[in-house]
This record gives sequence, C-alpha cells and structure tokens, in this order.
Amino acid sequence: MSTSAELIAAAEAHSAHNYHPLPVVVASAEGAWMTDVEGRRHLDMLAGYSALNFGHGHPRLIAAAKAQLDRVTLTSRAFHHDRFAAFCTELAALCGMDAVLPMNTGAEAVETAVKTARKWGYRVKGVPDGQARIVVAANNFHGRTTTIVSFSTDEEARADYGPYTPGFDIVPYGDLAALEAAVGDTTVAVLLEPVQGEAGVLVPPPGYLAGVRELTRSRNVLFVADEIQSGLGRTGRTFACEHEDVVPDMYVLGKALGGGVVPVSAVVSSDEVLGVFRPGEHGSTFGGNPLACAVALEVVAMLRTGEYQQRASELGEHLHHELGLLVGGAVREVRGRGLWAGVDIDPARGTGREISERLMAERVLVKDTHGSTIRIAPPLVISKEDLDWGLDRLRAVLGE
Ligand code: IF1
Repeated sequence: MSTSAELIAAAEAHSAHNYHPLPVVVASAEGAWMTDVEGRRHLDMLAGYSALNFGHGHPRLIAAAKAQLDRVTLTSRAFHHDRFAAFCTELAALCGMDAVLPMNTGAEAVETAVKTARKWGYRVKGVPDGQARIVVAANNFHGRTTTIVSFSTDEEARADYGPYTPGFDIVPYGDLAALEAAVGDTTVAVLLEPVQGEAGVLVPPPGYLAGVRELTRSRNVLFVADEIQSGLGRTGRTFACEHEDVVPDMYVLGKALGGGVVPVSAVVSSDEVLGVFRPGEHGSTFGGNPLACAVALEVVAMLRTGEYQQRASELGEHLHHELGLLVGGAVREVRGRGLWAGVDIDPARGTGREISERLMAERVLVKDTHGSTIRIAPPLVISKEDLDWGLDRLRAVLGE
C-alpha cells in the first residue's frame, strides 16, 4: 500500500496539465465533505459533476445498496429479477412517461437514445433506411464514445477519433431559426442539453426549450433531452425542462440516478417510441441489474417528495445572489440555474485551473471548464453554512 506522500506525489505528477484531476487524494467522504489521505477535509462543490446530488454516503442510499448486496446483485438480462419492474414503473412515473430502457453510464444512455430515435424514424416515421438525421447543438457534451464525439464541436474531445459517424447536423445552441432550418424530412430527433454543462453552464434564452418542443412536435421529430447532468434536482426542479413547462419525447438520465453508489443510466420515453425495440434487440450485461435498480429506486423515492428540488431552488437563489455581487470585480459573468453555476473569472485574476487550485488550497473543490470559467455544483444536501463557508473562500481567493 502506498504511503500518503507517495499517493500525493503521484497525483501531483499526474495533475501537471489542465483538465487533469486536481492533486487531492480522497480517502473518505460524507455528505458535502471529502477527507484526503492526510486527514484534511475538503468541501465538495463539484459533486461528481452532478452524480452526487445526494452527497457522499447518504444513509438511505447506502442502506438500499447494503440490503441488496445480501440478496442478489446481478442476473444479466437473461433473467428477470424482483427489483426491475418497480424500478421501471417508479422511474417512468417520476418522468411522466410509459417506459424505461436501463443502461449504466451516461454515454451508453445517449447511444441508446440515438439508436432509439433512428429505429423510431425508420419503423414509425417512415424515413428511408440509413437516411435518419439527428440535430445537435454546438458546444454539446453528451459523452466520449466514437459516435458521440462524432457530433462534438470540441476538438479536444473528437480529434484523432475519426472516421466519424455520419447523420448529425450541428446548429448554434439557443438559435431556434437555425434549428428550424436544419430540420428536414429525414430528421428523426433533436438532441439537446436543457442547460449546457461542459460548455460552461449555459442556460438557453427564455422560450428556447418551448420553441424546440413546438417545432419538433410540428415536424414529427423526437425532442430528446439529455438531463444526465441538468436533471434529478440540480436546477431546482426534477428536470431542467420544467423551467419552461416543457416535456420532451425522451429523457436521457444518468449520474445522480445511481446515487453516487453505482452507475445507473436510462432512456425514458413513451411506449410508441421505446416500443420499436423487440426483446433482445438492445441490452447490456449490467443494464438494470438488481443492485442498480435497488439504489435507483431509492433515488426516485427521495426525489418524489420534492424536498431536494426545493433545497436546490432556495440555496441556488442564495448562491446566485452571492455570486452576482462579485460581477464587475473579479467576476465577469455568472450563469446557471438552481445549485449550479458557471462563473467566468476575470482572466487577469487567473485561469479557471489556477483559481481551482487556489480554492483547493483553501479546501474548497470546484473544477474549471474552459479558459477562466469554473463550475460550482455542490451536493443538494449542502448546508447553507457550508455553502457560505465555501463562498467566503471563493471571495478570499478572488481578492474580493
Ligand atoms: C468526463 C464533462 C461534465 C454529461 C452529459 C452525457 C454525459 C455527461 C450532459 C456522459 C458526462 C461528465 C463526464 C466527465 C466530466 C463530466 C463533464 F466535463 F465531461 F463535460 F459534467 F460537464 N451527457 N459528463 O455531462 O455521461 O458517460 O460520463 O456517465 O468525461 O470528463 P458518462
């Protein structure tokens, strides 16, 4: 077993460049706090990029996992198990949809959404075979598989991975006219993040999501909302689409659906859409496994009361108020919704990476996106006192 010093030295060597993890070596965690190998406690204001909406080691989620560990954890898709039906029923109900297709990681769920939309296009809409097109937004982030990076506009994410999967059209995010022009007779879906995470927590112009909903409905095109990061309470609602009273044809979910315990993702839609698959035409070894279903069932139960959404809304208002006071000084712009903010720092104060490292020295953990932007996304269980403690250190690091 390496010593703490060896672990930290290895982390620092690995963290020499931007984008690499910050040189902190976590040994345990609880709630909104992580403890490193030297016993220092750090406030987690990234929450696993929204995979830890319920914090580290939530008792209800640990209990659900522990109970299932002693029963059955994996049957593969060859056999049913006694948690699957409840998981699908409860998750579909939370989404106001009919059907669930469970996977494991977000990228797998996005790939499944692409396959579903194409199959629906051929089998239901009547698009000629092999001609389906899907419209996506510039600066999207939907995962890192070769098909998904084929429609990325981020050279760092897609360079050297060609030849690229065809069938995708890219339009500026937030531009309804461009979207309307891109939708053609063979378009089967529009795939969007209701808030663009990696792009810097970009909230679309008011009315954009409602416009996408109206356009896709009028053109018989599926509106596929990637709520892997924006969903499950993060923005103060169960789904970010709710801020415009929009219900998409398909939700793509992941991250927090696994409660920070086990990878769980899913595509949730109508019987008409997911009914295009016959048994055995899609699946995965671990998708919908008993342990995943047991934990995700508890996540759905926790979201059903609305308490986490309410916390994200109220604490989010406080977060954005406090960050807003910094605009004009060290901060150029603040964007976001609920307990989720993208903060553009004045480059003269440092890059996003440099600010993240200064915050790390103050035991506050955030992550840079591009340039001088940092993202702030604490667990929804964070206390107001801890949130204020973190904001105090942000102000100190920025010299405010
Ligand atoms: C990394 C980013 C965030 C996502 C949305 C699908 C996926 C993600 C909206 C894929 C994943 C993660 C991946 C992780 C860092 C993080 C990230 F910086 F990459 F872009 F959050 F903004 N849709 N996002 O945000 O889900 O396959 O990872 O389970 O790869 O660096 P996954």
